[in-house]
Amino acid sequence: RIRTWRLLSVKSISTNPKTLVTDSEQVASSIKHHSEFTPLFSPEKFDLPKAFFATAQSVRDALIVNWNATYEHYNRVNPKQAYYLSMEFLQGRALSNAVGNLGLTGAYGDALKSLGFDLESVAGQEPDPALGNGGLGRLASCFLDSLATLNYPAWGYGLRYKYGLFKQIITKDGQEEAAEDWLELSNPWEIVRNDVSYPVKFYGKVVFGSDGKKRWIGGEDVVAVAYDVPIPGYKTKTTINLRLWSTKAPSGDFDLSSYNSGKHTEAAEALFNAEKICYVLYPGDESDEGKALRLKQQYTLCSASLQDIVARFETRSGGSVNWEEFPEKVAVQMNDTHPTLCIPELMRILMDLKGLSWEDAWRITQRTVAYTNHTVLPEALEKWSLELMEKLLPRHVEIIEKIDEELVSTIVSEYGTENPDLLKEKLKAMRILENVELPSAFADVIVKPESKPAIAEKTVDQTKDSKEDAQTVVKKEVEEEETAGVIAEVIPEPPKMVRMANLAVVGGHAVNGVAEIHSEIVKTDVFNDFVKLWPDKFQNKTNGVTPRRWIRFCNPYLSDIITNWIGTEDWVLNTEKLAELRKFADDEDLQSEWRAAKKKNKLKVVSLIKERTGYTVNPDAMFDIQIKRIHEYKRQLLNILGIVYRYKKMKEMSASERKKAFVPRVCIFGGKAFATYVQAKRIVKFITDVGSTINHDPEIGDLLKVIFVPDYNVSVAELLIPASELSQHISTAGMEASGTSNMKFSMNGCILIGTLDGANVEIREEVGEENFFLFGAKADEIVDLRKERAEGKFVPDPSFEEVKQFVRSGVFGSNKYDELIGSLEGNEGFGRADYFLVGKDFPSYVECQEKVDKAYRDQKRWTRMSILNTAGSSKFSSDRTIHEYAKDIWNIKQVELP
Ligand code: GPQ
Repeated sequence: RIRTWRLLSVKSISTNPKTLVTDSEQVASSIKHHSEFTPLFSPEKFDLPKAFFATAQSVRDALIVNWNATYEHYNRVNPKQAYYLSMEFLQGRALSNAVGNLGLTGAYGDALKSLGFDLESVAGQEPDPALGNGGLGRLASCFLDSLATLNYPAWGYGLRYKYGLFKQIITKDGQEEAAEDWLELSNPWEIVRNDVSYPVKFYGKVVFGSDGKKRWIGGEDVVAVAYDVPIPGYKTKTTINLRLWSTKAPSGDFDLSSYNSGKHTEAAEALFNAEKICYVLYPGDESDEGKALRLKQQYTLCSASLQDIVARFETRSGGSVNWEEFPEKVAVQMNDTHPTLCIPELMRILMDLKGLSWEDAWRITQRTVAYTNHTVLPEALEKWSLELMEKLLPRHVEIIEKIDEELVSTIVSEYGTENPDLLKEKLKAMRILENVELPSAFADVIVKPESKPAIAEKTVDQTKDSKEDAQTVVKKEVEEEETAGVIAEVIPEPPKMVRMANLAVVGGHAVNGVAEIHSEIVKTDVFNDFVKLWPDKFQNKTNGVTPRRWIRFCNPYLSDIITNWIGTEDWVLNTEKLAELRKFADDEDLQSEWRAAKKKNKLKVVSLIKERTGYTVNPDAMFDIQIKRIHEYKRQLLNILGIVYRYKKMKEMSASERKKAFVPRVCIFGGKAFATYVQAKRIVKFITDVGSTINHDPEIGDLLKVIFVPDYNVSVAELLIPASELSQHISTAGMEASGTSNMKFSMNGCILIGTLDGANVEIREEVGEENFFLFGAKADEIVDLRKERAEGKFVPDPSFEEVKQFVRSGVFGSNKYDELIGSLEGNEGFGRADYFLVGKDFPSYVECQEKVDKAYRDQKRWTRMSILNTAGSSKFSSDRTIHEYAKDIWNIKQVELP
C-alpha cells in the first residue's frame, strides 16, 4: 500500500531529551519527523514499511531518554551489577513490547491512526531478530525484561549475528535452510557504539615480559564493536542494556597495495576473516574451520564483555582500584557452557594485565562467575579439542592446565591413593582435561590413563542438535570395533579434549539447574562427583517467562478479561493475583467470555495457517499444538504417530461412528531442525507427508488436520500460544531440562498433555493434577526400561505394531520411512533400539489422548480446567526467577531511578 503525504497539523516536537513524548499528537509529529529526517526510503511515499521505521525511531527516542537516565544513575550509585552472558538472545519483535512497557500503546495507536495506519499492522512489519535457537535464548530475553521491570542493575551481553539462525523453508522434501537477512533494512533499535570497541586476539604465542609476567603476543587481532539495544522495563523508568558485539578488522588491515594491483579478494581477506565471526549463530562445525569459528565466537563474547566489565569497574572505582571489590560490584552469569572461557579470560586479564597473583585472581574469578546448566544430554556437554584450543588460545590453555592441575590435587587429597582404581575413576570423570596425561607432579601417584578409550567415548560432539542419529553412530561404532581387532596398533591416541562443563563447575561459585527435577538430576547424576566436593555450590532456579510479552501483550483479549474479573491490572507485575481467578472458575459469564477470547485468538491462527500453508482449518476444532526445536528427545515422533493411529482408526469407521468417536482437531507443529541433524529432518518430512495425506482426505474433512507452520519463531509463538487449547510437552522423562513454552501455554489457559519431566512437574503441582493430562514412564524408570529394551525383553503394545505397520504400508506415499520407523525397533543397522522410548509410552499416550477428547466434549469442564491453568501459573513468571537469582547467586539489590 503506497500513500502520498497527508498534511498534518504538526505541533512542534519536544526537544527536551529528558522528557518522554506521551500525547498522541506529539507522538504523531515525532513519527512524521522521523519519516522525513531519519530517512530510509524514498521521500515521496509513506507506506507501511516506512511507517514502521519512523514509529520505531520515535519509540527509540523515548527509550534513549530512559536508557541514558538509567546509565547515569548506575554510574553515580555504583551498585553491584549482574551481567548475563549468552550466545543467544531470542528477543522477538520490539515495537509492541516497547510501547506496552512504556505505557504508550494508546498514544501510539491513536497517532498512527491519525496518520492512516494501525499499530498492529505497523508492528507486523518488524522482522524477528534471529539471534537464538530455542528456549535457552528466549529465557535470556525474558530475564532481561524482568531485570529491567524489577529495577535490577544488570546488562545482557551477546553477539550481533548478521544472519542469525537460518530461515526455515518447507518444501515437499522437508526442511530447507536459507540465510535470514534480518538486518537487510537496518535495525532501528540498535545504537552503534563506535566509541566502545576492544581488541580480541587469536593464535600467537605466550612469552615472558620484562616484568616477568606472561604476555600473549602476535597472532591475529580483530576488533569487537558494541551495538547497544535498550531494554525497557514495564511501568518503570529503568531501561537496561543489551550489548551485542560485532567483529571487524582493525583499521589498517585493508591491503591497499594488493587492491590496487588488482588482487581485490586478497586485499579484503582480513576484513572478511574478522567479519565472518559474527555472520551466523551455530555455524556448521563438521569441519575444522567450522569448529575454529565457533570457538572464536565464544571467545569474542567472553573477551570483549570482560574487557568492558573490567573497564567499567575501573572507571567507577575512580582513582583507587581495589580488585578484591570486583566480586562486590560484578556478577557474571554464564548461560550454559558457551561462555565458559570467561573463567580463563578473567584470570588472564587479572594476572597478565592487572598484575594480580594466581591465588588472588582465582579467588576473585570464582566469586564473580556462576554457571547455569540447561541440559543433561551427555552429547550436549560441550568439549573442545585441546589441540585447537592450544593453537587459538595458547595463554588460556596454560591457565586451564593449571586449574586442572589444582583440581587433580583436590581429587587426590579427597580420595587418597589407597584405592587407586577409585582414584583413577574419579580423575577420569572429573578432570577438565580428558585423555591427557596427569600433571608431572602427580605422575607417580597413579598409573597412566588408558591409551584406548571405551568405543562410545569416541563419538565426540560439540553441537547438541547436530548430532548424528543413533543409527549412524552405532554403524560407526560397529565398524570401529571391527577394525580395532585387526589393526589395533594404528588406532590413534584418543583425542585430548577440554570439558567446558567441568571447567564451569570448578571455576564458578554457583551451578544451577533450571527446574526442580532437572537440578536433582544435575546433582545426583551429571555432576554428582562435584556435589561431593562442594555441596553448597549446587542450586535450583526454576525457569520463568515474562508475563508482559507472554500474556499481557500477546493476548490482549484474555488480559482484559483477567483485569476485569480480578479488578486490577496489577497481576502483570504480581502474578500471584492470578490465583483470584480460581473462585470464578465455574462462573458461566466468565466461562463464556473466556471461550470467546480463545475463539478470537483461534481466528487469527486460521488466517496465519492459510497464509503460510494454504490450508483452511476449522476454528471450532480443538487446536492441539507442539512447538519447539525438533529433537528426538522432545518426541515429535510420538505426537505424529499418535495422529497416524487416530487417522487409521477413523478410516476403519463409518462417517457417523467417526464423528461420535473423535473430537475434531487441528494438530499444529512448528520448530526448526538443526541443519545437520539428519533424524530431526526426517521427522519434519514425515510430519508434512502425513499432513498432505490426511488434509486431502475427503472422508476426514474437518475431523483432523495436520499443519506444519514453517519458520517458527517468537512472533509465530505469540500468535499460536494464545490460540491453543491443548499443548504437548511429551519428552522422554528426565531429558527436558525445564521447558518454558509449557509455562506460556499454561498462563494462556491452555491445558498441557505431558510426561513428568522438566517444569511440567511443577506446573502440574501448581495447576492441580486434574487440570493436566499426564502419561508415560517416570524419570527414575528410564534406565531400567532402556536396559530392558536393549536386551530385547520389551514387548510392544499391539497398537504400536499396528501404527508402524500402517506407516510402512505406503499410505503416506512411496516412502517407507525405514530409518525413522527402524530407529524405533533397533533392527539390524538401525542403532540403539528406541532410545527415546516412543514405543514404551505409546499406549499410555494414546489412552491419555482419549481422555483429552472426552474432557473437551464437556466444554464447561474444559473451560474450568483452562481457567485453573491461568490461575495456577503465577509461579512461572520470570520475575520470580530473577528475584531468586538476584538473592541466591548474584547478590544484587534493586535500584530505583529517582
Ligand atoms: N536449551 Cl543446552 C536450549 O534451548 N538450547 C540449548 O542449547 C540447551 C538447552 C533449553 C532446554 O532444552 C529447555 O529444557 C530449557 O527450558 C531451556 O533451555 C531454558 O533453560
